[in-house]
Amino acid sequence: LQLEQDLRDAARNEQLAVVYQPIVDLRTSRVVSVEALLRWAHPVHGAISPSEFIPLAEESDLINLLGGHVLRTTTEQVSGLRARVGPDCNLAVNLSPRQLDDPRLVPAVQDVLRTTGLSPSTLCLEITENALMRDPSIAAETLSALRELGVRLAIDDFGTGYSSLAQLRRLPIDQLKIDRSFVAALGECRDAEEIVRSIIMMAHAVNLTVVAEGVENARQLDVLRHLECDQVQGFHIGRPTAPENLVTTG
Ligand code: G
Ligand code: G
Ligand code: MN
Ligand code: NA
Repeated sequence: LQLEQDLRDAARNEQLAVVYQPIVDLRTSRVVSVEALLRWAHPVHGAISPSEFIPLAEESDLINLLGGHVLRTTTEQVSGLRARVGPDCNLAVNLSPRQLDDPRLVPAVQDVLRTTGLSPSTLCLEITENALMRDPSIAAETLSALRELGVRLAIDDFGTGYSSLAQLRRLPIDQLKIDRSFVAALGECRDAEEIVRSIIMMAHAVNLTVVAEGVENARQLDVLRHLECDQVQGFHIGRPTAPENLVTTG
């Protein structure tokens, strides 16, 4: 496949870039973290979204190449990010389901922590709910090993899968990220507010931090504040931005 070959060459040819989206703490209004999001500028087809090329990469071992590239790039950029955003800013990196199954993941994370000297607790790895449910016992083992390295773990797109908080509770996770489909309906649909309220209450009951994704307007932000959500992310807060253009909002 041509596109797959192109993707193999992309990292080498500097067509892959990482942009960063701020995550703001609702109590302090400060940027507490940035989420790394991969971008591919294809020489012929232009910008290709990760929702297209990540699934392609997952069909082969290519995903581990990309995953490694993202981990190295972001952990190397983190001191520059902190100079702009603030010295305590954490870094969030997405892991794909297939990376989670790969025995080379834990050593790769350990390696970037060692070579960059990054404090492990400042790195948060995001895993989708569905990735965990593919093979729950492998996932649990990998998460435990990552946790032992001292990194933090977040469940991404929470609410779109079929896991329950009862299942998640047994995993060593720190954070839930509420899927943006729930946030989109806030302020328009009473049910959405009740769903988000109960996710936040249950998460807090088991000591998880809650991040709302996809916050696009002030009304959603107000509702989330009222529901005592911990952190927010979305176009209303800040767009994914090249590292050299990030600014402090705190
Ligand atoms: O940024 P954007 O909305 O285009 O991202 C689309 C999807 O691609 C999201 O689900 C996001 O989590 C995923 N994604 C973005 N960057 C990465 C990455 O570095 N690794 C993985 N596995 N997924 C990513
Ligand atoms: O699956 P994950 O949560 O990692 O996906 C993050 C994706 O969501 C990114 O591709 C980013 O571009 C996108 N995103 C971030 N904020 C918003 C928002 O406010 N609205 C919408 N529609 N997408 C968003
Ligand atoms: Mn994410
Ligand atoms: Na998400």
